[in-house]
Amino acid sequence: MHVEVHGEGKITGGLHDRGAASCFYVMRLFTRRRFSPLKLVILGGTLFLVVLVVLQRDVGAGGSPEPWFQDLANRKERVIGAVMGAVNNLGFQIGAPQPRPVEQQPVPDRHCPPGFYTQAELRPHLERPQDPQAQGEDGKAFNMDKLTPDEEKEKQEGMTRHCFNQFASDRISLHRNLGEDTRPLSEYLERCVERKFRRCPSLPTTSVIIVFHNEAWSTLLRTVYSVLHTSPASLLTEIILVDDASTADHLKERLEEHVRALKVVRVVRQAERKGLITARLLGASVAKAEVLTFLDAHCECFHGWLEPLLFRIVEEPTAVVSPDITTIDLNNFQFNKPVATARAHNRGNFDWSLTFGWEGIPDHERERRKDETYPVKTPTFAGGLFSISKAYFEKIGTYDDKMEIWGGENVEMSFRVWQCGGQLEIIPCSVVGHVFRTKSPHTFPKGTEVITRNQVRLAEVWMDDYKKIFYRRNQNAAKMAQENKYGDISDRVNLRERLHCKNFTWYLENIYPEAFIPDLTPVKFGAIKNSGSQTCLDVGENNSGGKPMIMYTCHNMGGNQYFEYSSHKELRHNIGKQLCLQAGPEPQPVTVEMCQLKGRGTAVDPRQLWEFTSEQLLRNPPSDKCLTLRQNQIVMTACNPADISQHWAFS
Ligand SMILES: *[C@@H]1O[C@H](CO)[C@@H](O)[C@H](O)[C@H]1NC(C)=O
Ligand SMILES: *[C@@H]1O[C@H](CO)[C@@H](O)[C@H](O)[C@H]1NC(C)=O
Ligand SMILES: [Mn+2]
Repeated sequence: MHVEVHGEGKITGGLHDRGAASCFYVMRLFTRRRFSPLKLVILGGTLFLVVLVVLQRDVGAGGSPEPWFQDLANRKERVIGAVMGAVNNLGFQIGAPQPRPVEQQPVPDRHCPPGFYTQAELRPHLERPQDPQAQGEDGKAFNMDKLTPDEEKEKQEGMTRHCFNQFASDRISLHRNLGEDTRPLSEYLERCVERKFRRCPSLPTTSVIIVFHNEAWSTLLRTVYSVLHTSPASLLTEIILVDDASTADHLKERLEEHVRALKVVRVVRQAERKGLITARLLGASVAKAEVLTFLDAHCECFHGWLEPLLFRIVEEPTAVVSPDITTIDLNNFQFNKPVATARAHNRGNFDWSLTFGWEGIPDHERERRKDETYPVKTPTFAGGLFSISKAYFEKIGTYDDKMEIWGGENVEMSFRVWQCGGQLEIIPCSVVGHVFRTKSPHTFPKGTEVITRNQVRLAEVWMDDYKKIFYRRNQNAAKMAQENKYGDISDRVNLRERLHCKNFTWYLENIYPEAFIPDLTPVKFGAIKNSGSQTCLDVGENNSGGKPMIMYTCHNMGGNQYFEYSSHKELRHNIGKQLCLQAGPEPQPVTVEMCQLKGRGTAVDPRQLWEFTSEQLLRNPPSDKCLTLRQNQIVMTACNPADISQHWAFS
């Protein structure tokens, strides 16, 4: 930390005191009317100082926020400080009260001064160059009118390579300005913008770790510059770029040469493609700061994003904190800025295929938060962008180092942090933009099977009996678990023991009570086969509710043919969403719709009630109609036990 910056407030205060004391001394000299040559010299020097001090005060009162001015003012303070020190060290004898030299003043703790960090103390490494005319400034979208055929071609190629609009990104400044700070102001006590941070205990330093694999130059470097332009230099120890075996030329020598000039940025490389988890562990192992901050390689940090994260970790060292992640549009790179007045925060959840998702904050959590500076507790986190104390990261077991490539590590860490005594939070005052892609441009060197393997590992270690709910929905995972093909988990089981972690029931009851928990042992489950056609009931592709059911060859893989007959007499297709088979009025086709029974205070919709009769009919009791396969359509008709197209059974 720069001492002259850190102690600025105090030095200024001291100067003013000494200025006043000097005036007092000058007055005494005049009243006694005894001037030795030495004293005249001192008097002259003191008068000069008084003038300087007065000047300094006048100029300082302007309070100009211009960075060039701040530099000047600081430098002047340092000069005055040096001159004052020399005068004080002369050691002349005077009976009047003497200002004590700075060193002897009762300073509480030089490393932990009172008050709040000033703007100057939180100044970044690099000031952002301004070019308001450039494309994309103020976080705006790139304007793509009238592309020439060549440009159109370049755009298409960029899209294929990165699954985002590289053409646009390449033409937006690496230093683009995101405009005004639009986070909540001090009205309504929901302040993010004018928030002050106490100097004591001081905010910790952080290493920002960015993993990349064949990232575009412009997105990677914009992420780096955005950190340098927004993070206080005194808190940002370094940026570590971890290369997960990229093959693109621009990420080799050229990258290293470019970042060398940035001083605090360095590149470490993973020779073999091992994926995100191993790369993060490599970055963490060489990080020097007290807090690790992980970012993705296509992010832009908004004003004041870092301090609230670090502050929360000082307040609660076991907190694992994520920024509020906003969208950078993959098609035009528009940065979706926070809006002070209309905020609806998300938190993370998971479904029973162990996939991460977003949901709104429930009422009890909304009420707990008194203002916008309060963290949002979240059952899971996306895991791409977060800060964690380095010591706590190690204590809580970093990552499962036997997981491979990518996938499931965020859910694993979520369960682990909560079950082992930590907390997972989103800090709404911290805003970071991220280019959310709809698909990954990268290949999985070992296939997507590794995701399933990672999920089985996490289910086996953390989920107790609830892992069965997952396995029932993923036959592949069930098989892998049954055949013990997910590697050795004894280290992770020992970790759970050693940290005295709580069980999954505790997690569900205390951290995610809103979760819908499917029957641990449903009445019946599997595929529903029609006796007439010998095909199975199938929700079809991309059916998130509302689409008619189809019939398909029975594949016994679960997935779109997975149904559960619940203890509440629903037929649930509940892998991702909780969808229920719903009887429609004749002749409308039968669909799956959101289940109406969602937990406390809700009830089963009459159209979602089903009864398996002894004649193998699937009857909806309120309408007294039966599920029927009619000319390849699934409809409700009058029940007829003699009609084989009304016979259904779990297989
Ligand atoms: C889980 O932990 C709770 C205490 O938090 C305990 O009451 C319960 O019996 C445990 N359940 C299992 C299955 O071990
Ligand atoms: C389902 O969604 C995927 C990705 O969103 C799309 O590629 C596919 O064509 C869709 N399939 C159907 C049948 O709509
Ligand atoms: Mn990403």
